[in-house]
Amino acid sequence: MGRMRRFLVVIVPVAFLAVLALAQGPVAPTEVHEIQMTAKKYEYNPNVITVKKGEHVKLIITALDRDHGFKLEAYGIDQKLKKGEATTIEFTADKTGTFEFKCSEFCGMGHGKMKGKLVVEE
Ligand SMILES: [Cu+2]
Repeated sequence: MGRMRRFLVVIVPVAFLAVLALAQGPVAPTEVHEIQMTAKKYEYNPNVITVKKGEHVKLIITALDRDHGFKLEAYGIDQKLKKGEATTIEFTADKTGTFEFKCSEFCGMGHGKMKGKLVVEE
């Protein structure tokens, strides 16, 4: 009886949890959406980022030609991007809509046009 009892008490719950973990995937419970970007005079690439509401967004942005900035006012983000370094910016996309981001480090004549959009879908 000891062996059967051990099977029921230990093995069954462990197997059940393993199946649950597999069903939810490796990043459960929050999905991480990682996006690689570059910044240079006077554009971001990509310049439109689309994510799903509730996702944990991880932007990894490298400024190629000089220092730039990344300002996403709707999410309270204003980050300097140092030339040649990958800067990681993380936030949870908890508001749906289309939000503008722009360069916040003066970088030349076209600085004011250095913009992009974050689209957070329902
Ligand atoms: Cu700029």
